[in-house]
Amino acid sequence: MSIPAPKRSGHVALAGAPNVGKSSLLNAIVGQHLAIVSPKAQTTRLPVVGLRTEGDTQYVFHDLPGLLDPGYLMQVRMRELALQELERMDLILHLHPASDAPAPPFHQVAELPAPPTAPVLTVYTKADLISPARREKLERDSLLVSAARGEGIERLLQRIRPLLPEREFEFDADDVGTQQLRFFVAEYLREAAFDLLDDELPYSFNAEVEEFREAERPVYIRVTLFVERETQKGIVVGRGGQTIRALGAHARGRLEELIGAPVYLDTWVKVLPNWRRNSAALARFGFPEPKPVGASGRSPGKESA
Ligand SMILES: Nc1nc2c(ncn2[C@@H]2O[C@H](COP(=O)(O)OP(=O)(O)O)[C@@H](O)[C@H]2O)c(=O)[nH]1
Ligand SMILES: [Mg+2]
Repeated sequence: MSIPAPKRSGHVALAGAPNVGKSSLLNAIVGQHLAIVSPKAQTTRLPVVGLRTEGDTQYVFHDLPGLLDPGYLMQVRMRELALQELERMDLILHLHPASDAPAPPFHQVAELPAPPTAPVLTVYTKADLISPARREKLERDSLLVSAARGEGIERLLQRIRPLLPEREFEFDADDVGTQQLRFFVAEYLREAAFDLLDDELPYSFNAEVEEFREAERPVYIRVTLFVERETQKGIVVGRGGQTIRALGAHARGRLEELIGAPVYLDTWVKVLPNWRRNSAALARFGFPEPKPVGASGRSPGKESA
């Protein structure tokens, strides 16, 4: 009689510079559009968790905000959060575009004083953008994926599996995500903003769910959209309300796919001056001030910037 192999489960970070394809890879791995994607940099603000359970292995992926040099308070908080997350990981995947191989050391890209505690695996992304010859060469001794074509993912999972600890599953084997639907409502609206609004506006934009009546059909969701200035409010509403309707339609499409039910999105716009530089506003939007030094055993990131 054979003894069944022990279960493995672990937390795996998708980390790297902005725009390398972290969110796209998360979505390709879990098969759902959980993390928002945009050609513009710094779309992801808060970590998004995606699950994949294959037989005796549960992979818990964390799509982290790009590890950049922070320019203002929200980015300071984003970096702090990403660094805290890194410390909890069993494995870090360092994503880097294949067209720009070889990747520099992770701690250099992430501007860490030293390599992180967890092991780091380099994963080359956007394999569809390089020539077949280069692809073949890179694939020989490294991990190469294309989220756009769904290629390299099975090989990546197989490579990760032995690096995960022997541990019981933390989540139901059928689950793909761990975060509340409210989170995805706000995220999909932000994705619409990146898609439909120009320049700085998507960065000044945020969304907060005020009411969620899940038992109703259509599901009723009331959301406040926040911008930083009065002039931005007019742009978000658009002529005759056409822009705000388009934002809602984009988010509604994604949500209906995620929850499998019709959705009614009731959207309102409010000005919250300079919220990206306001500690209280940021705390309300999920970027709390970090705990004092000692609580996490490490000093928080740069405070000035
Ligand atoms: N051609 C190609 N483009 C990709 C791929 N993965 C991501 N992208 C594009 O790269 C941009 C940044 O992707 P995103 O996942 O948001 O990157 P992140 O900032 O690292 O999370 C988007 O325009 C994506 O469509 C890929 O496998 N192939
Ligand atoms: Mg992202």
